[in-house]
Amino acid sequence: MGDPAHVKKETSMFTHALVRKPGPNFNQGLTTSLLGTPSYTLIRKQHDAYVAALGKLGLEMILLDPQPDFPDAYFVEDTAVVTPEVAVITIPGASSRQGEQYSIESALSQFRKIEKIQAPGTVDGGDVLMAGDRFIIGISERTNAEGAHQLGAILESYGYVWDTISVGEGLHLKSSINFVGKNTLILTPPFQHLHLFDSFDKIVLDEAETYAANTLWVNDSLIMPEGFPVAKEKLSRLGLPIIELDVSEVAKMDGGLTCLSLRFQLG
Ligand code: CIR
Repeated sequence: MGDPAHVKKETSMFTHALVRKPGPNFNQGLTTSLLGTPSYTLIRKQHDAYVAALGKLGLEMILLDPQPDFPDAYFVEDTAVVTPEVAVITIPGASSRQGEQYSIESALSQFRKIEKIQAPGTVDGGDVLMAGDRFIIGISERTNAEGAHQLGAILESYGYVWDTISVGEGLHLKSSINFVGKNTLILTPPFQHLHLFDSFDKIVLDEAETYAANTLWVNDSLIMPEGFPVAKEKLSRLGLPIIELDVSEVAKMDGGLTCLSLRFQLG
């Protein structure tokens, strides 16, 4: 969908990232994980290391405080889709997360024109993948078809090309697929043969390492979760610097590296 004449290219070059600290009640957020009880001390440490890693890559941080009424609110990625032209404010799909988007709208309105998903549409930013020259919007338990089409129409009005895809297994599309530069996707086995991805090179993960699909390409470096040696070896063939971060406590809350920030460029 969309007009290929207006194709734009994804860049990993960002100047800013919006992040929110996890609050003391972060463990009351939604999760399906069986990885155990998460530690607040440890997630704060892991979050600090994440913020420091983005800082080292040259990003200026906009650091928001926890929102006591929204234990999942540090997963800021789900509340907006930011392009160079516009920030599309979502309505998160989980009812317990609806409302997180308002403070993100205030923060982003200083930097971008704002557009909004309207009810009954719902979109989680974790379902929105910019891959090369197009957006791929996952339809999931969080992002409904109405929300996906609203988002697609908004993006198209800014010259973007978009498609939808059924997410199937996993919480979000980006739990299973991410763009890692050099026309390459890192993805889990169920997504490897889809025609939608025919034009991409692919790093297909081993079944035991599917969590590494949530690798973040930023300022031509890759931030990947620690503890996935086969995935690391495969990613290293891209020749980009790799930073490994321990996000064990984030994983216990069904999150990953991309979910923890909204990246964008100014100037
Ligand atoms: C949730 O279930 O909504 C949160 N506990 C995890 C959200 C992770 N976000 C993301 O993958 N984009």
